[in-house]
Amino acid sequence: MARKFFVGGNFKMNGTKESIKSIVKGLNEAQLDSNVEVVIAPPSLYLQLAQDQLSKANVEVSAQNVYDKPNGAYTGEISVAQLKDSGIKWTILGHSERRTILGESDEVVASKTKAALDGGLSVVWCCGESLEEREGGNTIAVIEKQLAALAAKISGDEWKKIVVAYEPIWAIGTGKVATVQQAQEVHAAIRKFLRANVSEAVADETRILYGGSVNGKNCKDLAKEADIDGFLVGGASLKPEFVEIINSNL
Ligand code: G2H
Repeated sequence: MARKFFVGGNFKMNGTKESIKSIVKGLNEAQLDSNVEVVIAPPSLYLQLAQDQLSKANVEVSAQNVYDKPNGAYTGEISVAQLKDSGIKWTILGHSERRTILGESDEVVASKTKAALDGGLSVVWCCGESLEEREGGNTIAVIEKQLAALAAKISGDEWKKIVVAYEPIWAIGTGKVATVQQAQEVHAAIRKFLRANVSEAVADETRILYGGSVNGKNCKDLAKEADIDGFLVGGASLKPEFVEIINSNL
């Protein structure tokens, strides 16, 4: 079964009302490959604005994070139900910046993912190794540990609402993109893990995105690899070249 190419724009903690309106306008007016599913993830304060301004059929809005409790005294957090109430259908979870800076463990990320799925959201679930882990030869073991924590909480059909993003930490925002071989090797290992630990169907159908310094120049070569089904884009999603990345298969 062919996997639909998927491109996410993770704006991180960037943007203003004006700049986000301008990015959305650019997407509304662009010629986007209709075979690509696109999500953009602005800061939570601007989710509604982006949602209101978007008029492109194959572009959805995503949160960058969500909490795993339904409501209550959790200052600063946003619930799955609140995202749903605002018409948001996606959230990113487990981004390495949340794992490393905000201290989210594999188990916390898995629990948030389960809560998001239970509440009807789809999830871009991120994993990735540090430079130290890669240089120590532990890349696959780290990714498998992150995946195992998720697989312990998620069952068969729930995987249909998950897109996996492999983002080597050493490539994030550094300009050091993984080589196509490095990315393909990890993507193939993720698919192998899904085949061995979840099911053949989930392994065949799950989109696995690459993230980490993707730009208009390197996207085409990465997109050709058998197990790279799209991108999670940070810095370049704030620029006009995001359209080139969405159209990298044309
Ligand atoms: C990785 C990526 C988006 P950038 O974090 O998630 O960011 O493309 O800026 O490396």
